[in-house]
Amino acid sequence: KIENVELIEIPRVHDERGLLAVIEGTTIPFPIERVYYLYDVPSDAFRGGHAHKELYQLLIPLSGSFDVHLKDGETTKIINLNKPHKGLLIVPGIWREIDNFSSGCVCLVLASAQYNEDDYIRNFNDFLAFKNS
Ligand code: T46
Repeated sequence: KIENVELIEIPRVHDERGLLAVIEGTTIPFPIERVYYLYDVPSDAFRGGHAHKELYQLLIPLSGSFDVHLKDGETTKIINLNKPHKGLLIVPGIWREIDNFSSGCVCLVLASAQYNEDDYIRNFNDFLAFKNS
């Protein structure tokens, strides 16, 4: 359900040398099994266009910004991610599309499992069928 998608505030330590943001322990509600990042993304690129059956992910705009379009089969939501201390928690069963990348944008993703193509639903009708099953 889209209500379970949420922005998570990443705790920061601020002093005259700048900011230090930390993710540890209970900052996010899943153990991190994989880290990947998107960079050098053309501003007209569309990424995502799929859902996951079991994977939890946290998307963090380390630099720049982008839009995440979310669908749970009933409700649609668009979130602009633009702060490196605010990550978007995407729970399983949510269709996501990502676009409007700013130039030089870097998107860090923390994931609850290693890469597994079997966990992807890459066809929207299959996604709707999955949600109704
Ligand atoms: C998501 C968004 C935010 C791997 O080999 N290992 C990996 O860990 C990942 C993530 C991808 N790949 C391969 C699979 C494809 O052949 O890299 C290629 C591009 O993957 P994809 O088209 O799924 O990339 P995005 O940016 O559309 O989606 C990715 C994640 O796959 C997805 O889980 O939520 O970033």
